[in-house]
Amino acid sequence: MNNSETIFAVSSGSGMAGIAVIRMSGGKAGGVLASVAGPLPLPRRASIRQLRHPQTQEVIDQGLVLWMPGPMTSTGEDVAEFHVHGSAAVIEAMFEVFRSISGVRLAEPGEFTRRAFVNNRMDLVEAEGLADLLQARTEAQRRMAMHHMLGHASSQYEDWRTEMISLLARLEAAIDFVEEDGVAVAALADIRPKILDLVTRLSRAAAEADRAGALRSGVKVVFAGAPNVGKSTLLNLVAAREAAIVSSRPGTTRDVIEVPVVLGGIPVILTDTAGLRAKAGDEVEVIGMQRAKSEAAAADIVVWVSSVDVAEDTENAVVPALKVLNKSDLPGDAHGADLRVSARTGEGIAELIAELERLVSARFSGMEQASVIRTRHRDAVEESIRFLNDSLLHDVGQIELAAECLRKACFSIGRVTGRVDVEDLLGKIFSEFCIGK
Ligand SMILES: Nc1nc2c(ncn2[C@@H]2O[C@H](COP(=O)(O)OP(=O)(O)OP(=O)(O)O)[C@@H](O)[C@H]2O)c(=O)[nH]1
Ligand SMILES: [Mg+2]
Repeated sequence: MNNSETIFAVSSGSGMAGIAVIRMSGGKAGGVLASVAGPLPLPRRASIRQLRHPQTQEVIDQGLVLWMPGPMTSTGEDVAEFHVHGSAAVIEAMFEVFRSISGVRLAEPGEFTRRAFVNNRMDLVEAEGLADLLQARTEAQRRMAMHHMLGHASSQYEDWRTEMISLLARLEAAIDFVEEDGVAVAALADIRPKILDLVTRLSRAAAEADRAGALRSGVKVVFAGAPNVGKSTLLNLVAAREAAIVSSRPGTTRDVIEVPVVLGGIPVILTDTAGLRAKAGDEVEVIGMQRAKSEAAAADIVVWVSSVDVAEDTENAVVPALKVLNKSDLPGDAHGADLRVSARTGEGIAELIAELERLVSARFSGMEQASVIRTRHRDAVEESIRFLNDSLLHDVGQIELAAECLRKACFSIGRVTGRVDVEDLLGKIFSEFCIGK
């Protein structure tokens, strides 16, 4: 990957569309724009131009062009945009012109964003937020992605890092006073509770990572229960489509069936499983039941389905979040269920959906504001917690070692956003306070 080359790509979606936006970034963007669209328009003003082949002067298309000289652009470089008609032929004709210019080439995936990072227009967390936003399917995912893309999550990481650096600055200052009894001891005593408090907050954020991650990829709601109770029928009703096969024969569902839906703005993966019973019909059912149990164990929410006409002869695989008694149209009693429904008559189905929405949002609301949402984030936060804890092991005789641990903790947390220059900030913070005078 060569950053000195000028890159281009279609930035709008793929497929036929009214307009396609071709974006170009790099030192040659202005020259290329002028060669196909005439004199450069005023920066950041849309102008309509005929776009001509630079050699033949044939008009390829007519469209809007934008000229955005760097560095205050999305990539930090000169950027040109060509809003052309969205057909394959127009795009190909434009591409042919661009490709024929030396030092200009098609962008690789993510290369615009990569340049934005290299040129300090965006940090790593913001870039991840942008990637998530491009894939967001639901309202909650959009909000979570915006929290990251707009830099709110980055500020959280920066706040944590700044706290660590100011603690480090205090420790370093105390090092100068190790000879003078009392001053260094007092500084250490002052710092310890602050480190512990920071560790508590970081641990809390790291512990949320699984739930936050579930919001990113979809909350797993597993329907489990004995065979023939109506799990697949209910799942189909909640999903509003015939995703799973239903039959009167116990042991119909054998494999795990996943159906993505949106409940209360939150992405949910409804999961149907094989019915659980003590004595399986055949080997395939045994495997299906094992899968059902591991799905239930990995679920965010388990819905245990029973039915008035089916006796249960196994223990629940896990503690369910919701117990549903199905086939309320048949005679029988409803003990132990949270909800009584009938897939046949529709009784209680609206309530079931409402209850699922409530459970999902109770568990996941607020997660849109979480900052530790990827394994990469959690690993870094946990590493930084380990270094903070290590720093507490050293007493006043080893104050340099404690400082070294704090330095490593800063570095670990800084890797999340990609900002790891401890010395710069240290100098700044150091200059702002004075100790022992
Ligand atoms: N009367 C009545 N029958 C129902 C109801 N819900 C489902 N059934 C019937 O019960 C039978 C079993 O339904 P399924 O949805 O296949 O049951 P399941 O729990 O997925 O069964 P397995 O996949 O074998 O574990 C089918 O014949 C359904 O039509 C209901 O509310 N009332
Ligand atoms: Mg089934």
